[in-house]
Formats: sequence, structure tokens, C-alpha cells
Amino acid sequence: MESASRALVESVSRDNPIPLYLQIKEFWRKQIEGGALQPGDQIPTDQELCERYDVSRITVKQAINALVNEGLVIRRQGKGTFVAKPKLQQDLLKLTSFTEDMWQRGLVPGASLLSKELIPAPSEIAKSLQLKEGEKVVRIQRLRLADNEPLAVETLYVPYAVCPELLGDDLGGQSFYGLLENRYGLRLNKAEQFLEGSLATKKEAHLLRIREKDAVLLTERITSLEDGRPVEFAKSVYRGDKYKFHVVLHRHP
Ligand code: 16G
Repeated sequence: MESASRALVESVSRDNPIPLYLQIKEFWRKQIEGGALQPGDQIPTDQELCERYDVSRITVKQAINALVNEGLVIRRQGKGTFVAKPKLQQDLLKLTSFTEDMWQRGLVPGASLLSKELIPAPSEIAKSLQLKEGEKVVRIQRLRLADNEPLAVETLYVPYAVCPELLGDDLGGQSFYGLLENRYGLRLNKAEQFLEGSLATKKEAHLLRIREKDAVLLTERITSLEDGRPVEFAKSVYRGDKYKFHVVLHRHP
């Protein structure tokens, strides 16, 4: 910490046209991304930073807020500022389940069932699932957990006709894709997925243990079987500070 702080003093210059808060923020970002600071490490208090760089509290707050917004540090009320755990990354190349994604990262996946019911498909959902409006779908809402921490709120719509048995299954502790493939012999083929930024509703914030209107990542996925029938319309709301998606783009695919 001491050597990092000395380097920081050298790295912040009033002659530099880059605003002071950005210079401070960039220094700490490099320390974190370069591995000099590890998740859980504390960074100096706002007061300490003000004194060391002879800058105002507002400048320090701007620098720390920028680090918070990038998910690099978290503030703990009354305790200080700490290096955050890196965001979980989902590679958008292969059709994988939440369970597979978490195991791959060495985290224990979990799900707690919020609701499960048979409903007539709302028109948008019916269109995505190639159903007639009003045809029956099983709607399942689950809170998805990684190492017992809430990560996403997921709502699945599954055509009742494709998998009527699902209504009787306990989806709290089980992988949905696992059930489809291993118990019901349905073969998943591909999914189309949409991503957008959004703000947490009151209910989502409560479930995800964040504040209302905090940034979240909203995804919609329509998954189909090898015979072409759509099997799910899934809407998931991920904590924006914990999750990111990764895509590799080829200029000449
Ligand atoms: C992921 C999928 C969701 C799928 C679920 C199955 C995204 C955005 N969504 O959460 O569509 O239903 O995995 O997970 O990736 P499970 O097999 O672990 O229940």
C-alpha cells in the first residue's frame, strides 16, 4: 500500500491537462487491474487521499465514484472503500445454462423459486414462442444465486405443450436446461439473445440486495430445440455491478 501511495503522488500532476480526479481514478484502476491490489483490499480513506494529494474532498469523491461506477471498488458504510471482486463474465458464444456458467467459474450455482404458474401467453411472449395468443405457458420466476449471493432475477416462459411435466418439477434446486435435456430428452439447439441496460425496479432491487434504480443488465433469450420449436422465452435481470457479457467479433467470419 505504501509503495502504491508513493507512486500515486508521482502520478498526479497539476500540469497534466487531464482532470485531477481522473488521474487519481486511473492510477487506482491500474493498481486493481494490474493485480497490485486484490479483491477485499482496502484503499485509503477519502480524508487520507485528500491529504496525500492536497486535493479537495470533491475531487477525491469524484475519483472514487468513478471507480465505483466501473465496479472496481465498493464503499462499505462506515468501514471504507474496498477493491471489488471482478465481474463475472459470460461469453456469448455457446448456449450455456446459468448452472454451467457458475460451475465454470468455480462458483456454486443456486436458485430459489419465487413463483410458478400456468398462464395464457401474453401477446409478446406468444409471438416469440410461436404460439397463438392465449395458449398456455408455464411461467417460472427464480432468484439465481452464485455462492449464495443473489445475481439475477429470472422469468421463464415455457410452452405448456412442449413440456407439460415441468409444472410438477421443483425448479428451486435444479437446472432447467438439465431437466429438459436429461429428464425429458429435449435437445436444445440455439438461442437468440438481446441485451440492454436498465434500472432496477423496487422488487428487483429488494431481491438483488441493491438500491432501486441501480444499474442492471436486462437480457431476453429465446431458445429453441433441434426440431425448431421454441422452448423458452427467458427474461433475466442481472446485477450491473457483478456481471458482464463478452463477445468476440470477427471481421471476416
Ligand atoms: C441462463 C439463461 C436462461 C436459462 C437458464 C437456465 C441467460 C441470459 N439466461 O440463466 O435463459 O433458462 O440459464 O439455467 O443466460 P439453469 O439450467 O441453470 O436453470
